[in-house]
Amino acid sequence: MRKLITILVLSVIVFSSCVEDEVPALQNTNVSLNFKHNWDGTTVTNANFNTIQYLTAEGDELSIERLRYLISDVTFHKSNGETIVVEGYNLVDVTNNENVSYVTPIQIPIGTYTNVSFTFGFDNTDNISSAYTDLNSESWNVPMMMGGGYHFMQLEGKFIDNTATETGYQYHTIKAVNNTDPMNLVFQDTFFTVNLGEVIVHNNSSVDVSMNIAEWFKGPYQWKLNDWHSMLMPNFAAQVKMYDNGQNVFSLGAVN
Ligand SMILES: [Cu+2]
Repeated sequence: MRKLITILVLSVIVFSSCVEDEVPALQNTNVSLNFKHNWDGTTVTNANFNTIQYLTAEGDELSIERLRYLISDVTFHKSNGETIVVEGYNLVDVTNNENVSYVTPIQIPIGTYTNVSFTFGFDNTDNISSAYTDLNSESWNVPMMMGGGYHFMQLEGKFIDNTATETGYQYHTIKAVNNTDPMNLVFQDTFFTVNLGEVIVHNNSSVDVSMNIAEWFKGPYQWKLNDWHSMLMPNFAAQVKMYDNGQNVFSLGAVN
């Protein structure tokens, strides 16, 4: 009897180890998102900064002196409707070439995803004033008189204005706020979801995400820097137009 039990136990062990060999466990991997930048197809890095050399749809000539923006909650969508939400954020800093590559802080199962998305900026759950010490030390905050929370993007440089003078512009995006009555701030959401489309995740996949900076000035509102170049944070109408123009700035690049 004891011998029979031993044989049974052994065979169970052998059987289960066979099963393990034939059906490997679901494999997880890191995925890195690599943020790349261009002006209507011409690569832009910080090496191209500080020279007036780009032409907007409106015909304004401009330089870029600073570009940084925040993305959050990268989400992997499966064909069955399930999603894997990667809580967290990444401040892409093109000026200093920092955080241009973002490795997901959790591992993702290898496989095909019908869509990979992320939030441009912070949604209202995450946009909590002074909540993130690393962002505070980057001076990424929005003053309380403009609603608090954080910036979504800072794009700055110089342009040639209609008096042929080099003039600074600060294209800062935040949650739209009307602060005409400081005691009764009126808000409109301006964070948005970027859908990259289908991505096949391999082991240590790298996914390129492209931003065409020219799109911020292109449409549906053809941006006029002479009208709107500074003090744009408390400019409710400008913020809504930035939101509209931002819908087409990102696209999926190479996936490896
Ligand atoms: Cu600002």
